[in-house]
Amino acid sequence: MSLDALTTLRAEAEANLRAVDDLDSLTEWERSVFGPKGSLTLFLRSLGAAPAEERPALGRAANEVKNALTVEFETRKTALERVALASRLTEDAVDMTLPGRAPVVGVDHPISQTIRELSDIFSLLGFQTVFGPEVETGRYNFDLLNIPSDHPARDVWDTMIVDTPNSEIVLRTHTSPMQARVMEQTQPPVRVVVPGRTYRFEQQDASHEWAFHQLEGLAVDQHITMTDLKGTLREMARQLFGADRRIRFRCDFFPFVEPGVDFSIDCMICNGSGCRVCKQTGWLEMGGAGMVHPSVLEGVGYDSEKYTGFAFGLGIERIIIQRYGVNDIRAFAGNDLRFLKQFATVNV
Ligand code: FA5
Repeated sequence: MSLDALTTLRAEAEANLRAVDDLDSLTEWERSVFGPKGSLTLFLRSLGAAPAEERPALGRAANEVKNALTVEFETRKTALERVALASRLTEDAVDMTLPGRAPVVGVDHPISQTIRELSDIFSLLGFQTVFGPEVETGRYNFDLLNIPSDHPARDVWDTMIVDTPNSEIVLRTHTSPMQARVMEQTQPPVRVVVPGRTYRFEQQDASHEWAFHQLEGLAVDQHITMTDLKGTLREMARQLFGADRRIRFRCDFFPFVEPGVDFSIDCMICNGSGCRVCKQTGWLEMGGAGMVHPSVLEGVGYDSEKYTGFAFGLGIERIIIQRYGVNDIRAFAGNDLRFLKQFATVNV
């Protein structure tokens, strides 16, 4: 118990304080000096045992040391708290200059894009776009289209039958049932196109799907002829594939048209000279068409002496396949984004 001991105590405490470099070790230092068993506490407590004549001076000196160490402790504490705050602010900082993450914006599926494009083209030609049910009755899918019950198209192998007691509910095998549905509800003049999904009980391969899309066209009025059909399809082909396109009709049979044709456009890749896309034929097949059969007109109550009409049905996937050189129709339903992104009109 001496002034020397007090001087040593202070020197040690100050040396230790200089070594303190974070708030945890500062708390530890505080305990080691001011705590119940701290060096200064023990010194002050031992003052009672000092000789009476030395006691006042020792007491005063010990108090000075206590005040000095307290001030040094507070100063150090303030400095360390400032450092701790600064480093926390740096760690938690949000970098406002980082570019944001662009949200993934979806784009139309190529089939939807093509349907919209066709619908726009036909609307400029005076055709309204309408939609019809994918689950149909045999009456609309077959009967009213002049397809009698012994026709091979009614065979179970082509048609997906919805399980009903009389089996007369089917998934439509084409968009043609909408011909009768539209005519039943309106009087001529009729000009509609009907895009939509169709179903067939069919083995899938590179060009056949069991679910695919068609676009039906129907125009009924007085004096409509094959020339109108040809002009309409040629205009559609030009709008879709380029100003020089030609079209070709070949005889074909569909029970609901007479005469019936299949129609092709000349290949836009090779301009009709033959290439891989058109399989060296110079022509790309688009679908079926013809003049609406009088029995179909009569079936919906139209006077077939007064009115004539044309109808056509395009395969939408096949159009896209030919337009872009897609090598497998199954890619459309696969929904693989690597495939679909190629048709994106904006960057995704
Ligand atoms: C029909 O479906 C007739 N309804 C078209 C029609 C309408 C003729 C109006 C006359 C008047 P077809 O079965 O040929 O016809 O089919 C038309 C088009 O659909 C085909 O040219 C083809 O492009 C497409 N298509 C047919 N079956 C499939 C299939 N399994 N997968 C993909 N596309 C198909």
